[in-house]
Amino acid sequence: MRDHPRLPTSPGFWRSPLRGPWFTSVLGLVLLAGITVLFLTGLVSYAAYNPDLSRVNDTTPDKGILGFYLFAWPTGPVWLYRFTQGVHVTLGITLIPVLLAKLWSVVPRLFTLPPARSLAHALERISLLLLVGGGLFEFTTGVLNVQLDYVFPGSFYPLHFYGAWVFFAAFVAHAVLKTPAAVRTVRRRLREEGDDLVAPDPGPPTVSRRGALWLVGGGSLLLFLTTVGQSLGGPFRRTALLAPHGGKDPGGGPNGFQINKTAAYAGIAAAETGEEAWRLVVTGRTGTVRLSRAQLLRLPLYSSSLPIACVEGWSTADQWWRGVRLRDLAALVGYDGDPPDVFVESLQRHGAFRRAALRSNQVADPRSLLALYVNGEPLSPDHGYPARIIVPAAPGVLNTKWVARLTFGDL
Ligand SMILES: Nc1nc2c(c(=O)[nH]1)N[C@H]1C(S)=C(S)[C@@H](COP(=O)(O)O)O[C@H]1N2
Ligand SMILES: [Mo]
Repeated sequence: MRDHPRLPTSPGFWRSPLRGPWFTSVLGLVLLAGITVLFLTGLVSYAAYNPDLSRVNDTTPDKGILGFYLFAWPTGPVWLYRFTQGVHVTLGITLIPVLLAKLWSVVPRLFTLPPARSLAHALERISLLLLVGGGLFEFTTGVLNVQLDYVFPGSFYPLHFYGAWVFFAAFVAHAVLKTPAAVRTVRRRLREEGDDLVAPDPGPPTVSRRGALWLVGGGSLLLFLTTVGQSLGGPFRRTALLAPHGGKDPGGGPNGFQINKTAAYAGIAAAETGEEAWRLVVTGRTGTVRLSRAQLLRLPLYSSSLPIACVEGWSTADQWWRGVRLRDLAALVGYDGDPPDVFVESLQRHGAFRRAALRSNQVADPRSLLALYVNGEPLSPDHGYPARIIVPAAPGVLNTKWVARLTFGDL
């Protein structure tokens, strides 16, 4: 038996015969495609919050030029956010094994000595630090927000948003430098001897490189199959074993679909939502109107089939909502033509989601409702009784529950 070096800074320390440019290149090319899609769907998700409309929608201070691309989020197709955010979360979770395998495959390079041979080498290593650190940070904060939204304070958005830009900048630099060689390696199966990733003193193989790739792919497939059901819905929902709002049975009946925060969690007491106590306060150009639920029910009521799609990736099938059009409520307080933006406030006294701003295009859409009914029955307390907002194609967080006040006017 020979002695093997005991310090990870020595190349002989790393003995897995799996490491080499082919293995690293295949994983790298998968991540090149996957992380690009994650970045784009992430930017889109941020735009969907209408962060440039009001500080209420966005706690990211001084996003400055990073918000350059923001646009008015459309109201159709109604499944738009369901799709983009379903892809973002499902793909992110599916890529975890690939990311970990990729990091494992290049880990010897982390320990290379000397730390920098030249200025160029030093810059490259710093960019790798941003790449690895940024990648781990983005995947960790994303998973934490999906799995543990009750422990994650409102600061998730700025953290994940700034982190995404740092990570993606390092990612682009890395991709520009490495992609051509990775493509060549995968296409032509270059000889691997002499590459710094190849163990100079390999241990006996326990699995082939292809076998190892199948393992990584199998792990990804398993994560995919236990996550995607929360977005697909229907019979697949029960397969979403890993998704906090997926497998759990939300109960039957018309109100039997996923609940994010319950009335009890939001601190909504039955006494404040009863017919006697509750009034909707609508303010606009011509003053303020107070409406009881009975008065609202005498206004023209309309129906819309719309899903709820949460930033956490889960979504519901279309539910059949019935209520008063937001644009009709705008007309009540002096906006007969094109309606303006609206600021929505809930009875809820604490928590980041108790208020939201909606853009004029969302108010104007005839499918946007102050809903009083869902699937033919009054809203349940947990789904926002006596009244909630429902807007097509918007992130769930804009669909404020237990609405108390609507203030129309350009924000
Ligand atoms: N007042 C209030 N409204 C709210 C929330 C909240 O915490 N408080 N959560 C929002 C979020 S993040 C989502 S995804 C939807 C979920 O609606 P549901 O619980 O009826 O499915 O409600 C939104 N409306
Ligand atoms: Mo949400």
